[in-house]
Amino acid sequence: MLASSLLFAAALVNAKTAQVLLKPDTTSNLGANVTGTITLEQPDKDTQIKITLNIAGLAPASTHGWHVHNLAVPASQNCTASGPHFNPMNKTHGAPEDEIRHYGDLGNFVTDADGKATVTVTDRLLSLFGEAPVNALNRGFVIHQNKDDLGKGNTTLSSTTGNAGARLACGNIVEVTNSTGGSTTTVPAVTSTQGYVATTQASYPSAKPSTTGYGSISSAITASAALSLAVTFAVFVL
Ligand SMILES: [Cu+2]
Ligand SMILES: [Zn+2]
Repeated sequence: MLASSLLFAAALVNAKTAQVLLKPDTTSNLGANVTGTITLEQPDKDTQIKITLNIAGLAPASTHGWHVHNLAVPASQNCTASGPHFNPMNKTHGAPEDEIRHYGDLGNFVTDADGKATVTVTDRLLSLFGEAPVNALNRGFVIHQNKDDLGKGNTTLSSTTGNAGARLACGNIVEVTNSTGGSTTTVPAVTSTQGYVATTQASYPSAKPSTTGYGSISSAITASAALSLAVTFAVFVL
């Protein structure tokens, strides 16, 4: 019982949570009514990240591309300054489920009749763990005006941006932690960019990290699921 409790506590301390406060782009003003948050949660480096979007102020029943972009959004809230899609492996643009895609490619979401959306996805490439350039923390999250063609359109922009159009709103992926170093279960609102200084692509290490770690993710998840089951079972029995 003690051992399983300790295991459970260790898992909580390692978990990371980040939040994005979405604000309208100040240069286009096309998304002036957009409000929203994105919460990113990851228990450990071997478990897929969970991303929850809550957004309002968009057109009713409309489809929007959403991506993690390479750079942080500056305090001026110029979403264009967040640069191209987060793409540490130098691939072409794609759908979230594609083998070849940017790390930041999350495809599309659709709003309801009130112009709101609540979406939860998991992703196999985005991570709150690891060294730059693969870590998604402190990069910009962008909501686009149009549908992302997932790299399958007939325009020149298709292979780089999905031709998703203007940037309506954006915000930075900011880690949220509590005083003991673990993530809080109730995530407080992110009120600003919290002092993050935008870095440029050139400041990242030039060496590209290996992708081999991702090949074993399904077995890692199976192992962690088995561990959770074992812990649950142990608690139940004891
Ligand atoms: Cu984008
Ligand atoms: Zn992309």
